[in-house]
Amino acid sequence: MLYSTEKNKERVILVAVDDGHNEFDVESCLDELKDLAKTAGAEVVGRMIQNREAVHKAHYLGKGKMEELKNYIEMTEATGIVCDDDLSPNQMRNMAEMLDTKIMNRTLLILDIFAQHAQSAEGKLQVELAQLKYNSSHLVGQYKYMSRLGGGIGTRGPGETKLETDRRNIANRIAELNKELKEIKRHRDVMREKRSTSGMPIAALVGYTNAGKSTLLNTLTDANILAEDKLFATLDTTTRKKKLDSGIEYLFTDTVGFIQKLPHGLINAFRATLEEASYAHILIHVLDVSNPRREEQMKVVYQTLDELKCGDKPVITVYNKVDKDGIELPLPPDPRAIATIKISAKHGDGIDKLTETLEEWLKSQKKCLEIIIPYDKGNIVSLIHGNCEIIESDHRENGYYFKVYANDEMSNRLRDYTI
Ligand SMILES: Nc1nc2c(ncn2[C@@H]2O[C@H](COP(=O)(O)OP(=O)(O)OP(=O)(O)O)[C@@H](O)[C@H]2O)c(=O)[nH]1
Ligand SMILES: [Mg+2]
Repeated sequence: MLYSTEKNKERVILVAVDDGHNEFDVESCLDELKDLAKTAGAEVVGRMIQNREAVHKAHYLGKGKMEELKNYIEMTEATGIVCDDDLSPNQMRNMAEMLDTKIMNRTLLILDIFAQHAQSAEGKLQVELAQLKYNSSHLVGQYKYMSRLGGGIGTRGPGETKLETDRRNIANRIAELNKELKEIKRHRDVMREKRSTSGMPIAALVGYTNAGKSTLLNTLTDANILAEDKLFATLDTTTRKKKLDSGIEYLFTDTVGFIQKLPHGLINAFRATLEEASYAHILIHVLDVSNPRREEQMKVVYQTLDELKCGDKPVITVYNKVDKDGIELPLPPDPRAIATIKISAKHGDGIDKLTETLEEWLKSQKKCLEIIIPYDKGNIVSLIHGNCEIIESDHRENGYYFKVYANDEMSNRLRDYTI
């Protein structure tokens, strides 16, 4: 066999149905599916699209097309197929039997990539839980096809572990994971509470996967986190502090990238991680303008933000990767953004403009206050120095006098001292 040198490498055919009502162009969806398959470690050996009024209820493709696919699988020596849609457990089982091969789909690939990229304890637990839940409902009766290659996509858990496949053990493991996640969530809530009482504004970097969010965080704050040309390089959120030119400090949070057709089940499983954006005061939407699918990606980002109930937050859109050649002009407008800025996160162009815009926005949110802080409240004085713009200060008989610009949170905290 030709491929015997690369043991365990899966050879897959990408499959989709075009019913004429798809929100996104089917070919370009398959281009993205190809990237997902490659990132998951499979080799793509073909693609097949069926134009059909609707997907076949029992086996996704029509009968004739299934025959054609079976021949195609034999001809290409494929070890499995990947469908672009979320198949029902029934469709998966029927297709596996009719084609005598392993059936995968977009969700399974995404889960597999998540499993390979998860770093933190919480990330790993979330991924394993999502995988087990997904597999126990969708892969019933498919394990004989899965195990032919000695594992592969759908059988690997986070961090080199092998995913549980015994039904009785799965239920126990799910209960165990839920318990551990609850404990971690408690811990995370405490951390977040601490962050929010610091009074610092939080800006979350959001956007489509591979848009350049982590690169931007690195450029802004020297965070030194992994940024690479891969889908879902980031699975864990990272927060870093940065002092802007005026002395105001901002917290910047990197988040998990979005992708189209992210099933609700997955959004729920990763809600804790994805939701990080909902604790931010402002969102920096990173858009890769060199990507031919940039408008579709922008649409997906806003849909996902709405789904995460972050739709009403102020957004600054950065048009990233403008250093690249051949970018199509004009750039797509973004009516939902309060500002749009062209940047190159990699080379640092436009970053000053971004930080200026963040400062201006913060100023526009602030109120002017006059306050007196008793001399024994040194901690409040340092809070003011760190988080307010000080216009005037003085020593008065009954304490320190300040005239400051303060954001909502600081205004609330200083309410008792205003004069
Ligand atoms: N030419 C160019 N490449 C960039 C720029 N910003 C990011 N990249 C590249 O784009 C790829 C993805 O960057 P990341 O920062 O990892 O993207 P991300 O949005 O964090 O992606 P995920 O975490 O996978 O969702 C990397 O190869 C970066 O080097 C840019 O301004 N110009
Ligand atoms: Mg990243």
